[in-house]
Amino acid sequence: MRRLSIPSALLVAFLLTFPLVAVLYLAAVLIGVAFPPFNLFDLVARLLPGNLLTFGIDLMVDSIRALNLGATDDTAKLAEQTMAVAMFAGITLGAALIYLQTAPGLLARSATFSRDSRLSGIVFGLVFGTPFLLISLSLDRAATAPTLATAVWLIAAFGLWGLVLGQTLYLLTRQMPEPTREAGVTPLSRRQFLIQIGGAAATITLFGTGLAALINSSRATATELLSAGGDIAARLPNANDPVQPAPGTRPEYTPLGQHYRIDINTGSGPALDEETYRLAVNGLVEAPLELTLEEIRALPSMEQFVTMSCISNRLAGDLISTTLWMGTSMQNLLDLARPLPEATHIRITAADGFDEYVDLATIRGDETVMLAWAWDGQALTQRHGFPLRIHIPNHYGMKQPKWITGMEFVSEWGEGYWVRRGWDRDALVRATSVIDTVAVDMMVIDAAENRFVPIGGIAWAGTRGIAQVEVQVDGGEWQDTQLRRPLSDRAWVIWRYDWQFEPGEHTFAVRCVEADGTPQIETVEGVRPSGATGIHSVSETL
Ligand SMILES: Nc1nc2c(c(=O)[nH]1)N[C@H]1C(S)=C(S)[C@@H](COP(=O)(O)O)O[C@H]1N2
Ligand SMILES: [Mo]
Repeated sequence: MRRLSIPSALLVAFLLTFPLVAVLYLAAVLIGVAFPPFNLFDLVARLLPGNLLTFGIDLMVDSIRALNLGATDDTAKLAEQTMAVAMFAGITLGAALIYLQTAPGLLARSATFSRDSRLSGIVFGLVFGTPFLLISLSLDRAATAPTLATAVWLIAAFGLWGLVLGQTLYLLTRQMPEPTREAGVTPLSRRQFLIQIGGAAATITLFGTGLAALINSSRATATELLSAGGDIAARLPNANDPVQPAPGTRPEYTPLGQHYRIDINTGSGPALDEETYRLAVNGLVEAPLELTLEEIRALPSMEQFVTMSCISNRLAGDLISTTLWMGTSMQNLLDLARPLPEATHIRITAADGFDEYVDLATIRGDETVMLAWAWDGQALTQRHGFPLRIHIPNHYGMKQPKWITGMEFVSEWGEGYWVRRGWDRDALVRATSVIDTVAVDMMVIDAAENRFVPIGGIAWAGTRGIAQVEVQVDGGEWQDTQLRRPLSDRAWVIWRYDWQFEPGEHTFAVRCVEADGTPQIETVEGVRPSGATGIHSVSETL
């Protein structure tokens, strides 16, 4: 028998890799089984040293901002997913290449070559697929199909893929008999055969990804309709405040579909089941508990408008949002849990392997530390942590686990997921102020024909509050701005400054002062390890 040349083997491996990825993806979208490339990437991301990972993420976020590719979170997630697929495809291609190069040697003396070739393909496919199967089974939380379905599906998919590979190898390497011209049947030439494989591979790939994209987009529209958030946005407590946002200021209440999303999951994040969900409360407590969602939602509830920011939010970045949180005070959970006197912290664990610590003293000293089950008036969505997440005021998002499954009472503080990876152990929010808009097209003209340009944006310092926001034009005096009453004492403040118009190039800068008089830190610092600081400024030719 013949061997495949390296270029032909490479071509075949290449052609057969894409349909595998496409079919795996389609099945994940269609029937909710695990998608191994994402699980593989989750694994790599969890194992990678923190600074390398952060470096990668930073690089990605920087490039997104430099190229102006749209919302940082969506683009970063897409970049992660692309890297995940590329990594999986690369490994698959390499393995297929090795198979195509080694199998002919092993099969050379086989009498039943065609059968053995197919068999070798299946065996190879299964051996190759097994590590992915194991990774998916142990790491995946996004699948909605039962674990068994994922297992059966992946075995079938990798086995079938191997079979196709083996059969292709056979058809390409068998010794062609001397021209057999039986009744007009022309044996396919190798080139024709490769073209056929290429066509089939392209068809499956395009069909699979196309259909999956179609399903995904129709589902996305459905979720957006569900979460239009119109209700709450229409009756905000400060609707009648005399200070109205400058046109172009970001929405004071973030539509749910636009709330930033950041987490360690390459795919959609854990899919937890309403009925079987239990919150495990254990460790240093009088008696361990398993709480159902019904029991938790029966606790006294409260609502708060909350601004949350990711510690990775750059100066003036978009990883900060405001929505209405509903849940129960963590103090109610303490009453239920009855911690032992030696308990000092809770280690909160989440379905995706994320974990963080919260101090019992913080909870006892602040009844607004909340275990939340609803955002924007409806149950948390999957991407935002269904069914339960926590909010601890004044801390960046890295301290606020989503998809909470466990609360273990412990006698010592420990490093949470991002702290172990080099981020600030306290992650207290730093005061920030941002210019969202210099609304030159919306000039206001007063009785004396003076023209004013509305300038505005946000300022935020957690519950420490904002006392003052100042704007500086072209390095001149800092001017006081008008502050709109915020949605709550933990939501950002919208500020506005009507600047007397002068044509030309101008630089506008903004800074804020916290309620207790602490000025915003003006020294420029990047996001790592404690959150960005510095003055935001914009230059415009008007
Ligand atoms: N389980 C879990 N919770 C998590 C994270 C995560 O990766 N896993 N990321 C945290 C980070 S870094 C941020 S900024 C917030 C973001 O919440 P959001 O995506 O709902 O806006 O979730 C936090 N909670
Ligand atoms: Mo974050």
